[in-house]
Amino acid sequence: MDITAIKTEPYTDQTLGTSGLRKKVSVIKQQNYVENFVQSVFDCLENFEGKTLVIGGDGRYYNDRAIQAILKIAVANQFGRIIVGQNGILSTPASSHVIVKYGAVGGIILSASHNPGGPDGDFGIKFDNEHGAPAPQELTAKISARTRTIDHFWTVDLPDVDLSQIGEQTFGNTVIQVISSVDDYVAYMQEIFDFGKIKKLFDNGLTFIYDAMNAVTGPYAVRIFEEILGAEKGSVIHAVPLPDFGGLHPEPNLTYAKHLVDLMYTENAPDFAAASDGDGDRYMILAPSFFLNPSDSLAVLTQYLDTIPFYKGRLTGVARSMPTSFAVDAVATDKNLPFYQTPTGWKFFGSLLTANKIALCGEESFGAGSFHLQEKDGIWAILAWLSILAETGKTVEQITRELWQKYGRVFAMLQSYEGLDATDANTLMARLNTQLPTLPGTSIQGETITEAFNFAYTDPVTGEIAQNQGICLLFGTDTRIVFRLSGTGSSGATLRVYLNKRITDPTHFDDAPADALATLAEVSRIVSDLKKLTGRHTPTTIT
Ligand code: G16
Repeated sequence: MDITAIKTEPYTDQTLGTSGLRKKVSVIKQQNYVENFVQSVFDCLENFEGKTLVIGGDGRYYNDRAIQAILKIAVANQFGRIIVGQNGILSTPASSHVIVKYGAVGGIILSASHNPGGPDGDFGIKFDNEHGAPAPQELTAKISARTRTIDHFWTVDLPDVDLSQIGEQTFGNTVIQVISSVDDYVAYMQEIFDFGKIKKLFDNGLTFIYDAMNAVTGPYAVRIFEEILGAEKGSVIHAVPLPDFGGLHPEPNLTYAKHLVDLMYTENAPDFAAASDGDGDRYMILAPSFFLNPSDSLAVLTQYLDTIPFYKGRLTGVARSMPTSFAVDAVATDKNLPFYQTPTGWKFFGSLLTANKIALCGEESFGAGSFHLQEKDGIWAILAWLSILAETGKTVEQITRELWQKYGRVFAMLQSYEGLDATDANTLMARLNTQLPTLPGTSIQGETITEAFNFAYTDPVTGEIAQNQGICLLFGTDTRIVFRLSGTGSSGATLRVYLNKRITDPTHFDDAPADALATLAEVSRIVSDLKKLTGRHTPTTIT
């Protein structure tokens, strides 16, 4: 088998964002685009020859083509073993688990997560390190730099590898091992959670629906919820992963999972509803006429996780991303848990998890996870909630209301302005940044800014510094607006505006979030001069 070096020209747009490389399929399909990127990743790794690499993806359009290209490069780069999910399928949390379980040096995950798929949709490539954690900032910077100088990649003349059958095939010095996409992950969930206890919920009549959104989690969810836990057959909907997600936008939130939300506000609502995103790392939970805000969910998980035997005595600390509401902070203080606030991006939790400084972490963008693996994990979060219901005998709504009763309800909303002109969005952020010193003391619509700053973070383990991570305007201790630009889009710019307000008066706990946060939303538009700078007044998505 001949290994050849192919000459190539660098692309200038392969800088990694919040979570790897995300591009339109049409961009990814350009000649040598995938090859350049993947060789750049390998060029930044050390001592991997003869070692193991994991490859998987969420099954979206172009997964099959990209995998074959990557296999050739990986064989040419002399990996000893390449573990691939059957038919190229592995959810992001499953990949993370498989990397650690099989002692791999890392893994390549083909997914643009919650972004739409299909020929006109998005594609993405992420790299996870040997801990199964998203490549840390130092490595992503190195890879981004390498993509701008790369002049050749290595490849072999290999026929397409059959990924449909579980088993091993040898090519030169490399074994390509196709594994079940679901078995290892499901077995791991059974180690963590008491499935017998959760099953009793279903045996006792808990009604349940899980929307896999035609994305990667369908086979995992059918196995876990229907086949093992005994949820009624058909409880998992949109269960078959499709290359274009059947036209669904695989982002479980109030906008893109509206069909599920609508169902939960009818008389036929089941007791518990959940959904996951394209690659299975996000989750949304709903109860009848009740939406569980992800920031509240992190607070509850922090409060109750150690009722699950696997976590007893193991809650070392908790972290949330900065834009995640401060609902969890009071729980951490009460439980005497060390608490960390990181920039947006799961990669910032990795060092804290590895150093055992935290046991769990979460984000407003529907992500939660624990030390069990170093990606966020949608099905884990759902199983954790079901375990908590089983341990406490309470409902999702009861538990969340008790949280509000104790600490006040933190209304939290993300307003996203998608598809902005990138120059307009950058101008808006730059203007806010320049105004920071003069904003404290300013009153808008009766709300007075007490502090204004651009969030910066020093990793307490590695000492790495991340600057310019979002503009925070505080209005006293219980009200806040955060502005940042999304790092996961594939074109134009998305402005994210996060609104938080703690209300302690129980008579207002049932206010609609849109009402509770209406003034703050207006303040966000005025202070940023949104209409004038972007031509927009209304967000495209609200979650
Ligand atoms: C990724 C990151 C998350 C982040 C989210 C949104 O999630 O892992 O940390 O909160 O994107 O990021 P942004 O606001 O920059 O678009 P996922 O599920 O897309 O991998």
